[in-house]
Parts: sequence; C-alpha cells; structure tokens
Amino acid sequence: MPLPLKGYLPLSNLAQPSCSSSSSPQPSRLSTSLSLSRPPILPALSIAVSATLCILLGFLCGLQSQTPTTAAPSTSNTQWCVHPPTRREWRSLSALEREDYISAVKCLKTRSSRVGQPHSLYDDFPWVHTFVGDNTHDTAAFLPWHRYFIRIYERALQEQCGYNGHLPYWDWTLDWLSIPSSPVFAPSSFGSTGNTTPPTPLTVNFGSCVTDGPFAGLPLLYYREAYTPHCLSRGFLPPDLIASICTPNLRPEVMSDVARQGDFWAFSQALEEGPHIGIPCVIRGDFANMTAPNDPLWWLHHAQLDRLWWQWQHVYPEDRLSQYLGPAIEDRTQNVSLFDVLVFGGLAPDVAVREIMDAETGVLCYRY
Ligand SMILES: [Cu+2]
Repeated sequence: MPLPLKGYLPLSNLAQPSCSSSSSPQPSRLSTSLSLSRPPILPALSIAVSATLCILLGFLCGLQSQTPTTAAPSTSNTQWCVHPPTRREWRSLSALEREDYISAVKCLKTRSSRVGQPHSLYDDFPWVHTFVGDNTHDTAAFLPWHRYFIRIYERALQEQCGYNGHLPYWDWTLDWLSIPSSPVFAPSSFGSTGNTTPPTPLTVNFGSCVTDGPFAGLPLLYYREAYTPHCLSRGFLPPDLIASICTPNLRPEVMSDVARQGDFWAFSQALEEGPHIGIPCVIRGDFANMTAPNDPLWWLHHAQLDRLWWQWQHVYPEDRLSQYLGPAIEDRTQNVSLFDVLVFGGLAPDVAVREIMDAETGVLCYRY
C-alpha cells in the first residue's frame, strides 16, 4: 500500500492514517515527530511558515523544516566540515576495526527509539525506511534520501554506541562473479545465508535464519508493513538463477553504462534499476523488501551506491554537485528542486536536498 507521506514538505503528516492488520505493537504508520511533540493545529501553521521560509531563505530550509523530536539527535545543518573522513571498503578494515563496527551495530538494539515506537533504535531504521522513505524510491529523491539515511545511521553508531570509525561500504564489483563467495559473508563479518536445517518458523521472504557470524539469530520486528517478529533471514538464490537473474545487473559493462550517464536522473535510474536491485536479488530474506535495513549488510550496500553517486559527481563536480533532476515524490509529473525537503519521521531533523548534494560538507562530512 503506498504511503501518504510526501518526501518533502510533510503536509500529509497531518492526516491520521489507519494501520493495517497484524498484532500489536503496530507501527503507527505516520507517527513522525510532528505528532509526537506538537498540538494538532500547530504543525499546519509551522509547516506553512517553513514552506514559505524555505522558498525565501533557501539555505536555511533544512533548519526551518526541522521537526522537533522527543529525542532529537545532535545533527545540525549549521555545523562545519573541515576534514571529511574517508569511508573504507569492508575488506580493508582490520579485524579489530570490523569487530568495533559489528559491536556498535549490535549496540543499536540496546538504545531507545527516536520515533516514539516500542522498539529499539536499531528497529527505527527499517521502520522509517518503510513508513517514511518508501515513496522516495523511483523518484529523484532516491539518492539524496538514502545518502542522508545512511549518514543518520553512521552517526547513531558513533554518537550512541561509541563507534570511532566510519560507515564501511561493500564494493560488490569485486565479487560480481560470485556474490555468495564475498568475504562480507564470512563468519567474522556478516554471516552467510540462512540455515535450512532445521527449518525455522520465524523466517521471511524465502529465507531461513542466519545461524553463523555475529548476527546469528538476530531478532527483528518488522517485515514489510507488518509487525512480524522473526530472525535475521537470508536465502541465497541458487547459482544458476543468480547468474541468469541477478548478475546481469552487476556486470562490469552495466557498471560502465551507469557511470556514463550524462544527467542526474538518468544516472539515478540506471543505478536504482540495475545494481541496486542486483544484490537483494541474490540474498533475498530480509534484504529483498522494504524492511531491508533489518539486514546489517544493507548499510554497506547502500554506502556503495552512495559511493558510486559520489564518484559520478566528482567527474564534473562544478556541475554535478548541484545537479538534481527528475520526478518529485508526491507528483511524478512535477520536477524536483534543491529546496525540496527530505523527511525522516523524527529519526533526524528533516533536511533540504541541497544540504545533501555535496558529501564533503555540512551535516554529511565524509568522502570515499
Ligand atoms: Cu530504500
């Protein structure tokens, strides 16, 4: 069911949606920060003012559109970025660095929700991806929304779980001939495919419970749009089907074709419709649906996609660091603007797209 949330000014947050099916606690679909901390009339006024200010003040747009939360993260659009750190490929991390990263990820399960749900900060991410970010897919907002979403995750690891490193990425172009053989699936990394013996009833989406590695048996709460407690599930497709269905999205010539695209929307579409879906196609289980941030490996996949955008931008930085084209979220016949605001449901302050274009500045402050 499509979400009524817009990807920029969250006017439709004012509508009280109904929740579908399933047992409690249900995700109250649009319980964003607006409904958490303000009386009912004020958001409309505040958003109208924000919208006006966004148009008038441009660079303040991200600030004006922020929606206070009960536990606002420290993200600030006014911060300086002096020396953006470099995100690294997973296999270039030392064993100790990998352990630190994995411990921080597990720590998120022990921290409180920022979106007012009866679950952990870890669960906020698949929840927000599904109930807030769903409609950014297949629009121009796909890349900037996900760029900030993974940055919010990185900051949560750093600020709430004491992680001293940066978000790693998984360069699956190194593994395209056999994705299941990638070192990211080693027991010392993210564990492998699900274990079919014995079969478990708590699995999802053609997967089985992952029983090796640090995330073996990881308890998860959501599957698609329903509260569905289950174990971290994966179910690698058989090799012949991987070769015929998934690998065509990951081949070197496909990657070259993506990189060759001349404008932002063509690039974004080539990436989203190609390599972006090639990986979940192999892994299935949690990874291959809207609650995919359940799988701790998903973040490294999206860091790689973000890295490819970063690389594409830096071929012609004077043009591409501000090039933003394509269909808007609410009305796909409309074009987008750098002043559009991306919403995160209270997980972090909402932010204007223009704040997200250059990864080496402001609230982002990283490079590859
Ligand atoms: Cu997504």
